[in-house]
Amino acid sequence: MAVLEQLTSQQAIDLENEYGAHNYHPLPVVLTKGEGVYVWDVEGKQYFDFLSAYSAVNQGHCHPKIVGAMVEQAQKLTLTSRAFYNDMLGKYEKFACEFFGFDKLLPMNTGAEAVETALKICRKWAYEVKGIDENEAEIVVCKNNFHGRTTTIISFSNDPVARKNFGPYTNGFIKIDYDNLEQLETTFKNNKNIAGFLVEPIQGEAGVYVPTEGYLTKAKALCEKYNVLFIADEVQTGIARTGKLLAVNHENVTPDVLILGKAISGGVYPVSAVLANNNVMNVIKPGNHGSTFGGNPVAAAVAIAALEVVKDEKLAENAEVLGELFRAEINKYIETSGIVNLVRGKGLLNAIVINDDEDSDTAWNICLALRDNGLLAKPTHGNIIRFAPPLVMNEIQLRECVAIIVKTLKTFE
Ligand code: IF1
Repeated sequence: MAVLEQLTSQQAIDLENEYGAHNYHPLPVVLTKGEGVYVWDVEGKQYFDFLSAYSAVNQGHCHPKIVGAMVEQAQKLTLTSRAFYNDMLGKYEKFACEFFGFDKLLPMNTGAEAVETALKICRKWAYEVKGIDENEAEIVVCKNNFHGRTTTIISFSNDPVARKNFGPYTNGFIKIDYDNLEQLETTFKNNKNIAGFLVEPIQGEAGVYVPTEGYLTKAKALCEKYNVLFIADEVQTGIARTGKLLAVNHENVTPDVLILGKAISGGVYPVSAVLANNNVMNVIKPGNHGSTFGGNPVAAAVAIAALEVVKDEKLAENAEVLGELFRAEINKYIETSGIVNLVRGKGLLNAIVINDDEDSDTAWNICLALRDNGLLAKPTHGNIIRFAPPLVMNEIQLRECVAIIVKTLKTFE
């Protein structure tokens, strides 16, 4: 078979099964084209994308401005490494720092790399600024977190599938309940070695858990009271997904360390970043940290274009309005539904909870039926289905998607 020959769906699936590590269990659909809110499979069927590559394609598939920026830069200079300067990185760093309101940015590539970077910065700040004894720093995290797949990050995961048989694990993390300020304050009060508090403003993978109103504000206040860095992982909730530029903006909270990934590039190229003010970021000195591709010229050009799209096309405002509409319409259906317990979320990061136990395959079967009806979504855990379309969706398209979702759910009543 010629490598670039057009495959059938089954041929593509068989190739991945034969030659690819089995680290995913994808929905059986083979995509070959994406444009805006739509994707097409190799047989030519069109779907609404209601996952957006886990909120990486907020600007819509193959956004022409972002792809154009990538192609233009890729034909000029792709990679210098950080051994030398280039004419794109400083421009991107300035643009992004002003866009999000921080003094400095440390560029990386994947979300997990940015999380690891934030943890290293936090620990170094703890020893060199807060004055915690070396190797004693503790970082508070929340149960049911998802921050990536590296060995250190899964060390503080409580998801057995992500964690089991990958030990020995990294020490220095304390797990508390999400959305529990009492546990947070007790931990800060009883332990002088707390360096940081790493939190998702909405727990995405756990099932789109939106914390109590005021949780982020009070958690930040506790961090200030006990001189602990508030580290916001906005890899999935950031870049306009929840109806504000950042999910922390719903409570006007400014994190000490901001972690971005996914849609900072519009899903066109791996780009992630850690932002902080000088009092924190200046603990990093030459040789402390880096990566071959971190902050490369293509990443810089793509990220500038992707962020300009967010602003120019008012994606946060659109996500806010369409999210309200989505939840209102699904709630109307829930009034008479026997299989959907609730819908929850902010902006266009939403999920429905299916009235079945965690290990049932109902949610999976619903996603297969949604696929047959032209809409792609995937369960997070067991009985929870995440709905996260690109933020460029319009009202007519959203209403069409709600109709597909309700029609499909009714066949399971
Ligand atoms: C997979 C989940 C979502 C993230 C947050 C850091 C990262 C992620 C809040 C790491 C990445 C991705 C990873 C991908 C599926 C997807 C995911 F299901 F795994 F949990 F979105 F919810 N912080 N999430 O959500 O970023 O290194 O992947 O660039 O690993 O299966 P990354």
